[in-house]
Amino acid sequence: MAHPSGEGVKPAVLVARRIFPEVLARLRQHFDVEANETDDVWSAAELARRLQGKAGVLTTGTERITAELLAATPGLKIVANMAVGYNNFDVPACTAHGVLATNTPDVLTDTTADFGFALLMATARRMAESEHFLRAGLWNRWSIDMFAGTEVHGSTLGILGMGRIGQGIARRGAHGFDMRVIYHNRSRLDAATEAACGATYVSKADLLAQADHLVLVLPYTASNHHIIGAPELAQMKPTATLINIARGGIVDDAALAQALRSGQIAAAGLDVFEGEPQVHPDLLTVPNVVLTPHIASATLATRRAMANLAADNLIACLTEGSALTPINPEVLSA
Ligand code: 8YV
Repeated sequence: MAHPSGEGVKPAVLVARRIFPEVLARLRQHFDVEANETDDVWSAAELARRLQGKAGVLTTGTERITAELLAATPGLKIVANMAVGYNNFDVPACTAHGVLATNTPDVLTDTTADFGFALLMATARRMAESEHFLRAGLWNRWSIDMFAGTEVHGSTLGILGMGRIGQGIARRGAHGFDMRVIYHNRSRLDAATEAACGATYVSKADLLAQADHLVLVLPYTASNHHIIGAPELAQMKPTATLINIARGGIVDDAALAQALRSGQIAAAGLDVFEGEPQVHPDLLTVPNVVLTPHIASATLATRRAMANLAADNLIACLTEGSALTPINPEVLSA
């Protein structure tokens, strides 16, 4: 029972989606926890209602932390995202309200880079399309060009967005598959990092024109909305593949479906979609696209590490005013 003076009262936190029981148990050692123990997504109004009286919240990429929500939840001190991407947060509004925002970088880098490479391979070598063909009972003979795909080893790997995950994909391509790696990014990497990744900086136009496989690994921001649309797809090779493991909205999905249907590019591999979990209906009917439901970080080890890091940020912030991976650290020093 809490002491009447308030001493010993645990701060109240909300966990917005089902996570691992042992991570909830860790949080319960420090906090009075209200948890969504289902996969149901709360509406914005429901989230605001449940955040009343809460000092912190553990979110996934699905929950939106908006200026409106922050204005309605004055006791909130930290929003801890269980994701490296944080386009679901209005970070300037968090900072203006003195709310710390945190994410989960590093712990998912290699797992996500592995998946990006797997999606590249599946796309270039037509694994999904050919598996559907086999399962449909259509395989009755060998043929010289049956499901002939695009070469991966020795080809040119293009990477748009060269943060931690982009660098992980570059290393896999350069060192594992003898690929020529080119990249474009807001800022150029230092020479030592470029050498470690085996990657060369090029303009966006050169990246589009030269890549045999173009992997998108950049954060979603207003200026990156539809950064790959019809004009960019038109600059790519007709034999090229496009891989998006970053965020829906970076690619104009309708334009991409059209480019895939017309053969403007050879194939695409998509783990993220505009308006997910809805998928543009045209993408569901073109054969030369591999579609996965936003699972690039989905290994149990990595999802555990992400949940634990989000929990660690809540604990550090609300017990000692610090954070492991702050997005707006200026809130801590204010
Ligand atoms: C998450 C992701 O699975 O970390 C990210 O940015 O996109 C994924 O790893 C998803 O956002 C759930 O929080």
